[in-house]
Amino acid sequence: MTPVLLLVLAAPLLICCSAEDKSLDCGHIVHQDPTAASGVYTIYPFLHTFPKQAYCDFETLGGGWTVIQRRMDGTVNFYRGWDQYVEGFGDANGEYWLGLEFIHRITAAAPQELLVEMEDFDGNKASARYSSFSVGAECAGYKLNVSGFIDGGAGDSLSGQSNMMFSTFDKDQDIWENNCAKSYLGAFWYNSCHFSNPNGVYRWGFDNALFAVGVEWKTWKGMYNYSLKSISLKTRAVK
Ligand SMILES: [Ca+2]
Repeated sequence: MTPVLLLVLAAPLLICCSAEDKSLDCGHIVHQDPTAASGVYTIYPFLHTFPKQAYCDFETLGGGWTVIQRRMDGTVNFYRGWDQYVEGFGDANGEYWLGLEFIHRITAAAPQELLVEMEDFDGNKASARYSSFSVGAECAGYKLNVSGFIDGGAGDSLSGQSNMMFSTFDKDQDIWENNCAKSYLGAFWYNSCHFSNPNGVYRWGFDNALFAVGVEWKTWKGMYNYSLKSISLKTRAVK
């Protein structure tokens, strides 16, 4: 490899911003620039080294939210294996999963709260908020810890899955004798198995052909067979 080619390849590293410009999450971005608008930003949850694209919500409930998961139009396939759920996938402008390692790093850096916002195909909206949210390290199975439910009309479909490890179809860490991820065509903190399935199959509203495989939040729709139009999970440091 020629020195010139090396220089070209290294250019993005050389011109990269200084350490203080490398924001851990969206909260740090808006802290540095209080006038920042909601949108896609580059964050550095992993030791300020690996850049990661994330959608930042600087409007809802005072802003400062880092979106860790978003479904909105069915354009991205969420039925994926362990490695992709660790690293993340999709497009921060649309549907995506930030990645378990990045979510873990953000929640390990400072105490977090979680906001889950959702919408059905009739234009109704609801939310659920949790005053405490963390995801453990990979060696502990990226275990979910969530508590302090605050109802925004959606009911609590997540606390029952607290203390569960994350499961994908190729890494069963649920507490069911079978494989929740395979049976419900998603990937999540399943127990045996779920009240919510945000990473399930996008299937445009009510559909009972297959049980509980959709993008679901049971306590809002009162059933397992209504797949939401949109859902997003957002985290921010507790103030
Ligand atoms: Ca199992």
